[in-house]
Amino acid sequence: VEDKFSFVGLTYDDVLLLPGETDVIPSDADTTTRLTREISIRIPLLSAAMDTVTESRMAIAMARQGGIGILHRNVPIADQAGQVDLVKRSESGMITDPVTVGPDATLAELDTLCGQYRVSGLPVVEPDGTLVGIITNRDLRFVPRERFAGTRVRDVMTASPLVTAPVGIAREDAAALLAKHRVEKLPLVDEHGLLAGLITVKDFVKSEQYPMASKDSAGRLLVGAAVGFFGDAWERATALVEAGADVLVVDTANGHARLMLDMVRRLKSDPATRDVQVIGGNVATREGAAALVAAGVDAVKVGVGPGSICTTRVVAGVGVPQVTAIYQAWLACREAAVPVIGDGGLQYSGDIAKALVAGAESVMLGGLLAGTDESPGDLVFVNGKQYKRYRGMASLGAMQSRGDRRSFSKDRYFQGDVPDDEVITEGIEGQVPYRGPLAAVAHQLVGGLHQSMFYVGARTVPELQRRGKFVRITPAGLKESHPHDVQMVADSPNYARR
Ligand code: RVP
Repeated sequence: VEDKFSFVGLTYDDVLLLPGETDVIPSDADTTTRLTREISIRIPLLSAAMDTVTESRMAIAMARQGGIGILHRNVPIADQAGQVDLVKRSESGMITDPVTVGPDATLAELDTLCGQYRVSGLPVVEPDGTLVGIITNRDLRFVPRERFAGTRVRDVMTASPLVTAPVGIAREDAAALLAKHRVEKLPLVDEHGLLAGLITVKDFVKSEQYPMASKDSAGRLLVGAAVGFFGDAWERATALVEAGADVLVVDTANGHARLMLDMVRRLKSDPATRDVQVIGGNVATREGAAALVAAGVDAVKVGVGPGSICTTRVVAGVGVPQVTAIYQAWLACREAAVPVIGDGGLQYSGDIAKALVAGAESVMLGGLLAGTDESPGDLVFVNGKQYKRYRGMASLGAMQSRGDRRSFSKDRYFQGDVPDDEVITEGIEGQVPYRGPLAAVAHQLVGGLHQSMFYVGARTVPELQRRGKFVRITPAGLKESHPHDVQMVADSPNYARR
């Protein structure tokens, strides 16, 4: 009974990092970190598996910046797997399994495919895989749109001369061929004339444009996807792995639950899924983290109740302030060298370094990214200001099926069997200010982390974790931390009063 009140829990606003002796300048800092046991990323940021934060567009943008997006699971399996596919095809040194079109398809069908995959043209192949041509914007330029439905690909495609290259061509040779023939796409063929891959100019440009991008061994962007542990969760997990997901996040509000641990064990042992990295969560105690490590996870995700849209701590009265929760989880994970991910509750860039010093190796963000161009949903105008909607996955809107949109979100809160009109919500629906492109927001967040590393005197993330020390502050200290006794007269790119 003595330890009924075990200890005081601290969160981001309760602590500051001590400045230390430094010979690091901010631009020297290297933010490379471990996402999981086997995957490293160059910036320690994940976008949250929420239906107002991460779909394929956000996942692509996050991976290009050097982080990773976790696709939410509040959609049918085929939709989520389709999004994994979109990310994996979006940018690569060579596309090994390109989207193609048949010669007898209409231009209208082609147009739909190109829109769906956001590409400007496709190789044309016979049903047996033989490459017969290529069709791009250039070929379509002189066909009026009203004739798209009645015109076949074979009648306008470029067939001869067709510039191709053998599979295995070196990157530089491919670039030279593209330049020499002034073409944008180079289909690769095997010795039988079957299409075996595709190299595009865009991919060359992109890899120069996004030097930090998170990529797999084939040069494709990394992507993660959320799964549950209930109902068709196994079918979802295998479909996502099949589609190419690099990471599965077993996504629940209480990761210290038997069903959840069973799912992790199955994922890590079944031949269909055991090669994929598995993140488990969420937990907020040392024991919870230890249970996940024992079940075999590749990273432990921490956070019960810190989220900006979360009401778990008031509805259920349960949670642990986030800095303490991360530290407790780290105590359980350090021996097994399993990385910790701090999920939720970050308000400013300075909170990233605090999470890392507490023991996390990366952080997951919802609210800080929900206002970017790449999050799902349209801009809304309120009193002349621009906002984007942001809601908890345990909000009424996310947990209830509406019209033909079925909800898949209830089991995250262990209410998979509860009728829609009886769910107990643990989140709210809201809006956040519009923030422009993700690249600009990520730049400020990572830039803030570089400043933290400079102040602490750490060139790398492990060094930051080793050297970083906290001072606990009081409400007066917090007041002093924020701008005070002055009226802000201009917007700041990385600060707004909450
Ligand atoms: P935040 O970044 O503070 O907006 O928090 C995002 C996190 O909140 C998510 O990654 C998830 O763990 C949690 N979440 C999502 N929905 C809800 C809810 O409805 N309670 N909570």
